[in-house]
Amino acid sequence: MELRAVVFGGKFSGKTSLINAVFDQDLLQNQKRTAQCQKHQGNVCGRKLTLVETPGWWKHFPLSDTATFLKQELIQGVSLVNPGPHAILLVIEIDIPFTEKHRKAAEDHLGLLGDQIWTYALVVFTRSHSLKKRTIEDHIKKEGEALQSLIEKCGNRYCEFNCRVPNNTSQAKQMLEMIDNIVQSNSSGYFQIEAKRLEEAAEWKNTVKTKAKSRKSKVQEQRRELDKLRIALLGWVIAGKSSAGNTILNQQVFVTGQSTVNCNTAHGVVDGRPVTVLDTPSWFKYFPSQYSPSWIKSKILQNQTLTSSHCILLVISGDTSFKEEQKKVIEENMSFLGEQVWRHTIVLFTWGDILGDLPIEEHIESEGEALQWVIDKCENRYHVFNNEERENRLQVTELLQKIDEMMTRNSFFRPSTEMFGRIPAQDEVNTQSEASSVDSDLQDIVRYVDEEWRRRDKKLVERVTKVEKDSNAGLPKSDRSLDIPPNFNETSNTKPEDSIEKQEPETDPSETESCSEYINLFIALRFL
Ligand SMILES: Nc1nc2c(ncn2[C@@H]2O[C@H](COP(=O)(O)OP(=O)(O)O)[C@@H](O)[C@H]2O)c(=O)[nH]1
Ligand SMILES: [Mg+2]
Repeated sequence: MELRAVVFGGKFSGKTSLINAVFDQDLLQNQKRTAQCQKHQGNVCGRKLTLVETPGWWKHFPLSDTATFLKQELIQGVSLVNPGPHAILLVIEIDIPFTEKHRKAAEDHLGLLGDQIWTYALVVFTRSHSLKKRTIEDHIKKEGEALQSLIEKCGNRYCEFNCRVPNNTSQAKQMLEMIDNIVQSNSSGYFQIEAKRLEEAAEWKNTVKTKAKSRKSKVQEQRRELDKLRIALLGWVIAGKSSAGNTILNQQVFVTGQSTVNCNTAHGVVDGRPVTVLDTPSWFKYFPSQYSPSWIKSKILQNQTLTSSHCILLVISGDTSFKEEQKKVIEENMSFLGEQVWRHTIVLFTWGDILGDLPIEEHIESEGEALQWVIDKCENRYHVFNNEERENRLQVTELLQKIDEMMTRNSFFRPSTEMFGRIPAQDEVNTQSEASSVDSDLQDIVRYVDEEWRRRDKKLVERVTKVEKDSNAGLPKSDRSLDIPPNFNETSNTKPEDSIEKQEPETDPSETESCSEYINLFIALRFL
């Protein structure tokens, strides 16, 4: 007749060694601890034997300290032998003292399977080599009350096993005989756990497995997100932001030489890494931040990529002057992102080609305190790009290294609550029509420009027109000014001189037109 048994016991009691010795083979070669029940089958002393190994409990600790998954596993272990185990083997090692705590832990853990368990229980003493000249009975007597009462609970059934003896058939035989006795005393029956208990355990396991799977995939998704590098480009108009975005992604994704009126996001793979770049309209080099339309600010601040950016690239053209005025413009505009933004910012100088062999440090030193203030705010993080040489991937690799270095020192950039307090609430933005808010911003700017015009005489305006015409006629590339690149065309293709005439905003300008007009006015002012 086939015999089936489930092996229980505390951790390190010798369950695995017992199973190995009974089947006389190393069934469990890997030295991993048993966290889940395992079924083993073989022929022992001419009998077909099935043994299920269960995870052990901590012998010194109460049931309440045992992890839930382990308790559930103990219950489910019996369901691995069909229709049920003939015996429950409780493994106890001989070479450590058996205390009251051990007894309580053993009884409580086995008690999880119901009171019926005890009529099928057999204590198997392992490491019996440590008995030396003593008998097992001497040992039980010496151990005292705790062990004796447990053995009693198990119907005074016990046997010993010296797992060190190879091919220990006599002890295996003795153990099988004891199991046979249990079968007989239970009228050839086998232990059956209460169906409800088993169902509950199975249902619990399924629920946990489903939840665990979904948590794991969430974690993996979060990891993939972490792998992605998110970069936001800020800086004044025509500093080279869109061009820098194209250089990073090594493709023409952002429109350059035109006003950027929206926040645009593009993705790519750089040095084997997923990278997301956010291009922004940002601000104007010579206008204080109060003249940056609020829709630009809110568009930038409410952009998801910016608020979760790993790095802000503050794009500054490397060949132009940088005065106190620019420092103020940058400081004010950056302040909308909160003071912590500086910890995540790297200055990206563009137009590296114009710098030629001149080290950027010499430009920084020669420009003076205003630029040095920005560099200091970024804790000396700066980099130079030549956007005309997109195929020079080393400049991008080096930038990514600098971003990585910065990230090792920082956690993610998160907008401060203070910052959110300073941008229009979503409701506000929705209720006001965007066109009307743009309109009122524009009117402010136009008023400002008007005042400027009045201060300057007509002659200067003529000079502006002349300079603009000269620029459009095409200067050698190296002579271009970054402030007003000759090929900087607005989306509306409106020439600056036309816009000078158009000082009044149209009655209901679209967002794009308004922005272009705004930029035209700005460009015109720069020629004065
Ligand atoms: N020579 C040169 N031109 C550049 C460089 N970066 C940008 N530009 C030019 O500067 C102009 C404005 O660049 P753009 O990227 O549109 O500026 P944005 O307004 O900050 O996005 C374009 O005509 C670009 O071709 C650079 O590193 N070298
Ligand atoms: Mg742009």
